[in-house]
Amino acid sequence: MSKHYKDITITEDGQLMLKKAEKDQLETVWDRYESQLPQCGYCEMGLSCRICNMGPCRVDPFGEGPQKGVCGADADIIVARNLGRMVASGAASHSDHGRDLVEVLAAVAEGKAPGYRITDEQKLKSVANEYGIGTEEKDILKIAGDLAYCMQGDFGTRRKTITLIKRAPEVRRQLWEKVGVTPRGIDRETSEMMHRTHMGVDNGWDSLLLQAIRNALSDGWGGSMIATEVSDILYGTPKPVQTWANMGVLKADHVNILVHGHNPVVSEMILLACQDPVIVAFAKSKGAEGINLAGLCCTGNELLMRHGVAMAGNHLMTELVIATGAVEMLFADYQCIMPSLGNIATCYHTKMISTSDKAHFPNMEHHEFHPDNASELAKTLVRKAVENFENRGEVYIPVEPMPAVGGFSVEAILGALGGTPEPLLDAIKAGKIRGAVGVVGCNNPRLKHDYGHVNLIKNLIENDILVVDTGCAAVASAKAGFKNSEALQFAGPGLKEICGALGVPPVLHMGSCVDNVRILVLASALADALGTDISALPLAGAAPEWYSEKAISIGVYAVASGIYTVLGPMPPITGSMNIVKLLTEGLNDILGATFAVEPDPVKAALLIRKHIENKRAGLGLDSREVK
Ligand code: SF4
Ligand code: MSK
Repeated sequence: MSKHYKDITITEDGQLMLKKAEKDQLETVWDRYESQLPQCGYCEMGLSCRICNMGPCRVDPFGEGPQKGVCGADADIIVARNLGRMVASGAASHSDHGRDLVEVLAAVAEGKAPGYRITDEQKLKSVANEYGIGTEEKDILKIAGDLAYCMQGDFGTRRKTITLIKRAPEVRRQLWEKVGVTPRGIDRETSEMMHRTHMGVDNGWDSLLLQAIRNALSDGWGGSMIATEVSDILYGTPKPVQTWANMGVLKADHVNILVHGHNPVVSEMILLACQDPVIVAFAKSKGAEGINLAGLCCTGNELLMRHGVAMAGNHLMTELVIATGAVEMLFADYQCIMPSLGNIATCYHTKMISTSDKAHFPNMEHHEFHPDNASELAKTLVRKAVENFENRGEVYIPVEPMPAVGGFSVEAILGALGGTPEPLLDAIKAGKIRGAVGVVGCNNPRLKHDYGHVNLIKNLIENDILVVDTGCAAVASAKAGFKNSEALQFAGPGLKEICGALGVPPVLHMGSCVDNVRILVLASALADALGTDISALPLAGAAPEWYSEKAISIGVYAVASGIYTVLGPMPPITGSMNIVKLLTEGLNDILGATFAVEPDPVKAALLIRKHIENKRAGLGLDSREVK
């Protein structure tokens, strides 16, 4: 690795662990990134196509080489097809995650999921009512079964529209209808996206992009929203909870177990097993003080939000955390789990367990979790983790953990405000809070780790902008100390006053990647309270370090829902200026919001602040000049 650690990550634990990894001769994501340079310029611009076997093809961006693929597709068509397929993959990932939860809900209703239960009965009933299911004097498990059945209907083609888009403001739904992007069925939109991008189907770059929008909306207001709601029903709707973040959450004198991935179906059962008094006693009999469960990425966020389980790191920290030598076992479910992790673990005593029938990894032991066996399997494997404690070698835990508060579901935020969004709106109207921004998404080795998240968030809160965050961005800001009682020192005077009065930090952790839908629901509540559309509000979104196809789907549904969204890394679209113009300008006329791309977080903050002040002026509120 030719770069200095400080050029790779701003985090202290990351820098210290990079040094340790080098000493241990580990190959990390940054080594592999460097070995890929220079990356393919055609692919970076979205100009390569391998959709069919007449290809692969590429279009020369300088006009000297070929301008069309073998089939005749030009740059616009190729870029649009590639982008559409990214959205389809992202939407499929979130939505399949949602489907897995619905299957657990159905199994609970049938009494076939020992260990799982309905935790939030009130939410079960209110969501069931949204689906038109009567709940008066009805058995809870019957309601759960009926809801699971109705939600399964949202995935298919039986309906004209998916159910939960009813949560969007009326005016937004009318706009979707007019533009022709109302999502009909969750799987249907992904399937149609894949169909349209087959060779010789949809060759209108603009109509392809409209389908990409409809597909992303089927994720945001469909698959992801179902994932979040069913998770709340099964495991509890988050409330503010104390937690800690960074690699210092590992404990040298405990059995350390990590969960990594996205779906709480497995990690909730691991948590219960780690709390089992018999297994804890077993750990003590092996010389440990107890069992310490910590999270990585979004399955970690799910546990953090509901139970305060500590967070060891975000996406790019997942290899390095194993190099602490302190991890007895790591459970992987799916999404964002680098295939390199099993190889890294071979250098230490860490046992690596893959848990999903649809996610296999090299050098991991595969133990499939299903609703009927999850509880017992979790206990069996956690006992094995305990047995592995005695195989530990040298342990290096580089830092002390950073305290943080998580658990800000919409219900918790409205609860803190006294049950309605009015106090937040009053603070916005009074200009004490200028607006709110959702900072979301991943890490990406193309950019300095956590630099974009931390500097963007810092800049926003010091300018009186409330930040809500999710995913790996939320982990970055927790590690940076933006989510504890000391964090108000970073906030501007107005934000400090309001958050201080409410007893909340200036950056509110709203959960995992699928939980971005909580931001949609909150934005809808604010818009409804003001009698306007989401696009009129002083809101924005940002994904400063995104890497995944899921992030593309999230960005597209955010913009399609009326939220101006600033991306850090450029998506692979620059091969088509038509598409760049549509996404960064044209969409404003169609959907009232656009994308912008700005990798520098200070400049991104300026773009966002200008946007927020413009929206304030549009609402007749005081507006500041932003320079
Ligand atoms: Fe080439 Fe067209 Fe086939 Fe793509 S779809 S690989 S551009 S022939
Ligand atoms: S885990 S999608 S790296 S946020 Fe949700 Fe993090 Fe991005 Fe995966």
